[in-house]
Parts: sequence; structure tokens; C-alpha cells
Amino acid sequence: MIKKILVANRGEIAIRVIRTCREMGITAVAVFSEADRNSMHVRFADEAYLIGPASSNESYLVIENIIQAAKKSKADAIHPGYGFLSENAEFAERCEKEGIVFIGPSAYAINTMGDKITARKNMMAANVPVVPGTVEPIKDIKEAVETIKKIGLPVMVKASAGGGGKGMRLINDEKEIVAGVSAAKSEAKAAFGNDAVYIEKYINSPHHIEFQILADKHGHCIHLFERECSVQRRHQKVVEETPSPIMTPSVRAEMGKHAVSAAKAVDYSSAGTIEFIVDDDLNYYFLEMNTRLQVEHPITERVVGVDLVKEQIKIANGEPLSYKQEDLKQNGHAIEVRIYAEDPDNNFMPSPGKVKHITEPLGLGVRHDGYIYEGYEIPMHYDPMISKLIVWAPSRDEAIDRMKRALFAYKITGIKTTISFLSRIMNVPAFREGKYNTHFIQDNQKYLEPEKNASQKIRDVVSIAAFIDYLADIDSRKPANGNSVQQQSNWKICGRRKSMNRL
Ligand code: MV4
Repeated sequence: MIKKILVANRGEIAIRVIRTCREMGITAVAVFSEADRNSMHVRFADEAYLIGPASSNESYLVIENIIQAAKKSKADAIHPGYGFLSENAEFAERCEKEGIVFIGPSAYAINTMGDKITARKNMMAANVPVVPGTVEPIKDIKEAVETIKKIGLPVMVKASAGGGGKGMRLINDEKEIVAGVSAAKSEAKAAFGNDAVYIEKYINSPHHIEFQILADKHGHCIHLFERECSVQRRHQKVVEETPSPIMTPSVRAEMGKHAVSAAKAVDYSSAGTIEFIVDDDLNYYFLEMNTRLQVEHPITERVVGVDLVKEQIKIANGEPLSYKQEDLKQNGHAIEVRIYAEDPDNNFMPSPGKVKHITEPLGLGVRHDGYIYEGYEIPMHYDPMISKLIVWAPSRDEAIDRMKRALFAYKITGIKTTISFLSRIMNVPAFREGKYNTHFIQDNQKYLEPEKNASQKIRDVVSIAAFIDYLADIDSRKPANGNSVQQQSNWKICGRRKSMNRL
């Protein structure tokens, strides 16, 4: 039985994992770098161990240091969170060798899914639809040209060791083949030390829809429906929601079955995600599998009613799944937005620094997974994501209204954040209509760019008009006894309405 877990991560996800440990009566051990002495995850844990200097390459990514901390603390198990060592097969193997439970899938599953060509082969064998393209790595340019003739332009050249958009090239024209393939190869070599590439037919303007799965060590596997993650910026997800606005019950059931087959094909256990790209006609293709707990897991937790970290821990303990497929249903609608310490009005420039003030949104249907606090100095060494705001409501429309309300109530000063940008997204007509794909941000620039002076001018005029109205009205507000009445300024009322629903 797992009684003590070392959380090999930092920030909001370390805190998220520790919360479930507490509820399960499990002792939580934190690790931290020199830059994270004052980080919230350290304060949340029962014990904490220094694992090296600020740079993640010398701390959170050093297998040896994590293992030493686990041994010193006598932890039974390690939860890797996301990022860092979470999809490192060598780390999973090392834990096993040391007699420490790795809360995640086997090294075999991580390796097989981590190599995209091998993953595609396994998916084809399991009858999971993959994007039409090559089965084997591309040997040379001649083979690339022949393959592209067969599948037809445009195509994508992708690094087998890649994922998340790294080592990827779009080829639109025959003349681009030589340059595209060699660019993808050299980028892959530099980034992953492996220059194997493969070719896929290009799916134009796809949706990114992923299925959450859970599998135990007794051969049971279930899916927990989909997440729509098409709102992305430079391969970074910005907004996620479930259910997907484009999904139908029959396609959902089919894709869910394929997601389960995909996981079973690699003998998967723990929580995992099968990513699909989906075109406008709801044709869907396996893209890759993420063999970890994901950033956006809370929307699934909220709509399906399952604590995914708790299930991961129970699975790691050797327990069978707590749920059967037929027990699960989607209830209402959840949306998550990711808040970054970046300046959305200055090309998303990172904005590390000291948090002066933070007011977190609360209230019905709101969950906030964060880690910053007043006086905290956000280190520049790590991912700039500072928190996730998750809302739930019975319907999609209400969930959007609730997200707008929560974003409006969310105040952070001292650093720049993307909160205003996220509010703008909630006000884009195509988002409200649920008619968007992976080109959403590009296609809606005019709604998303920083506020224009023109709209600021209109706002000023409205404010002045409201003030004149207030002056004209002031006498009628005086009670009969002649005393003045404390009343909220129309300046404020006006200005506040405007910032929630942009002009
Ligand atoms: C594609 C594609 C179109 N056709 N593959 C981007 C990240 C990586 N996981 C795969 N990606 C894509 N692969 C084919 N055959 C379009 C993308 C893509 C994308 C996918 C999901 C979410 C956002 C995206 C943004 C640009 C391109």
C-alpha cells in the first residue's frame, strides 16, 4: 500500500497532487530547486527536499536527485505530474529498479507511444484510424517524393521523436519537398538526437479533440469522454472545454472505443490521453498519445465526477478501476483557461516578477488551481503558466457566462497576465457559437488584439456622458432631510460594465 508519495514537480500541479494525497491519508513529499524555496508546493507538503539549483536541467530533470530524495524520505511512490520527467521512460524504469512505484504507465508504454512511427504502427494494428501516410521512416528524398505522389499534397513531415509541434514541416508544393524534409530532419536531430521522420496527409483546419482514458493493471480500460482543445497559440493550449461543441453521440462512442483500443494496444495502465485531429466532417485520426496526467484534466474531473489523481494512485496500488464504462456520463459543461505570466498586449512577452496583489475568483461552479500568492516572486526558470481557472455550469452558454464573470473577478497586480486576453476570447462570436478549429486565434485576430485607442475613446465619451447624467440627477438623489447619500459612482458602474463586455 502506498502511504507516502514524493511529488516530482512544482507549481500548481504539485499542489493539485498533494491535495488528493491528503484526502487519501497519504503523506506528501515535495522537492524543490533553489529558486523554489518560497514556492507554495513546498508549504503544502509534509516534507520537502532540495534537489539542486534553479535550472530544471540541474534539479527537476535530474533522475538521480529525485531518486535520492525519494530514498531519504522513504517514499513508496513518485507522482511525476506533467512535463519534467513525466514521460521519461528511463525514469519510470529507474523507479521500478529502486522499488519505488512510478505513478504512471510502464516504460514500455511510454517508449512505444513516445516514438510516433512505432505508435502509428501499433495503432494501425489495433484498427485505430491514423492519418494516411508512411508506415516506416523516410529513407531518402526519392522515397519522400514517391510517398508524397501517392498521398497527394499538401503533406506534413513530422519527427518520429517529436510531438507537440516540434520538428514539423508543412509541404504545399513539390518544390518544397527537398527543403522541407531536410529541415524537419535536422530540426529533429538537434532537438531529439534522432532524425527519423514520417509523412502524413495534411488535414486542413482540424479540431484537436482528445479522449481521457484510465486503465488498471488487470486489463480493464475505460474512457472518460473528450476534451476540445482547438484554441491554441503556438502549439500551447489556451482554452479547453468538454463536451466538444462539434461532437455527436455516435462519433463520441466510436472515438471512445478507439481510444480504449489504443491504450490496450500498448498494455497501458494509469491515466492517459489519446489525441485525435478531427476535420469538419467529423472524420477523425489518431495523432499521438500523452502518457501522463494532463494540464487540462480538471474539466474531465468536473463533468465526469472522477478524481483522476486518486484513480492513478489506486491503479498504482494494484487496485482495479473504481468505475465501469456504463457508470460514466457527461454532466453539464466545463471550460478551463490557462493563465500565463505574459503580456498579451506585447507579443506575450514573459512577465516574471513579484506578485503585488491577487484576488482569486470564487463562487458557484468555479475551481481555481494555482500556486502564486501575494509577495511571491515568480521565477523565470520555469513555465510561465501561473494558474488554471475551471468553471462548470449545466449548459455551455452558462459556462461561458460564468467564465466571463470569474475572469472579471480575477485580479492580479505586479505582473502582467493573460487574463484580459482570455476575456476577449470569451467574447468572440465564433467561440460563443462553438464554431472554431485550430485556426481560431489566427482567424479572430480583430477580436483578440489589444484594445484599440478608438474603443478607449468611445469608452471615455460614454463615461463622460454618464457623469453628466449623474450631475443632472444628483439633486433628485438627495433625501428630503437634505443629507447626501453614499452611492456608487456612475464612473465605476460604467467602466466596469464595459470591461466585461467589450465595446
Ligand atoms: C497535423 C495537422 C494537420 N495534418 N497533422 C500540431 C501539433 C502536433 N501534435 C500535430 N499538429 C498538427 N498535426 C496533419 N497530418 C495539424 C496540426 C496542427 C495542430 C494540431 C492540433 C492542435 C493545434 C494545431 C495547430 C497547428 C497544426
